[in-house]
Amino acid sequence: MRKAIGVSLVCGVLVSAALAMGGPAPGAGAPAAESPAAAPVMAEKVFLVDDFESGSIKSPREWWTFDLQKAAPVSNSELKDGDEKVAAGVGNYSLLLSGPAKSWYAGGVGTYLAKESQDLSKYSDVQLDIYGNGPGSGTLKIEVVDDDNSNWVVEADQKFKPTKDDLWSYELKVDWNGWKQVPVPFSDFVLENPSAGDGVWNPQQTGGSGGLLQMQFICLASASDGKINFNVDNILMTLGAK
Ligand SMILES: [Ca+2]
Ligand SMILES: [Ca+2]
Ligand SMILES: [Ca+2]
Repeated sequence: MRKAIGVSLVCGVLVSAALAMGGPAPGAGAPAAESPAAAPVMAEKVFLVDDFESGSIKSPREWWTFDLQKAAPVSNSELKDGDEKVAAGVGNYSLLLSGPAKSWYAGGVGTYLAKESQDLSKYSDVQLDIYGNGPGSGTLKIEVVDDDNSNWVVEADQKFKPTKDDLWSYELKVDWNGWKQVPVPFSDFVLENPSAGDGVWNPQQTGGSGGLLQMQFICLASASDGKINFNVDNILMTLGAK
């Protein structure tokens, strides 16, 4: 990801804005959550996007689906290959993503993440448990959007590309057999739509921005008329390997 230009300047402006609005001065009576010593109220180490244990992609988290032949929670009981530690943590259900592709593209799923007072900006990585079916399983393209025009909405053109907010993506080729845990730092994501947003990864809920608004998975086949077939589980945001 391109290094943010003028981040400190932006922060300075925001601090001034907070002070002008009568917000707490940084350091003076700062919330305990900002102190590493304040264990009981320390920020969550992980944010669970979904583990699919409800057996539904409508509740508790709602996912939208597009074009993909199959995008549904399925039983993990037959999914025994791969990393045993990962396999031991996937529970009863995972999300099966499968279907034929046209010109590499097979479809995908997405979910809206932003909630008031839910700060996702502290997380540095997305982490997923993925069950692959060997070479040719397909490519999982992870997309996230940060809100640059402070309206909590991802406005998009006819090709679903965000027009006011930054769209960041990372392509993960699934070519292994069985379960594997994959951490992906946000710093490895690339900007897909230069000049739509501000071109800076700013998932913070500051200045009216919704921050990190949504996540999508686009499934791409390894041949233009190929198929994709893998399972996704335990989608987390984590503090990374710091
Ligand atoms: Ca699960
Ligand atoms: Ca927006
Ligand atoms: Ca941005």
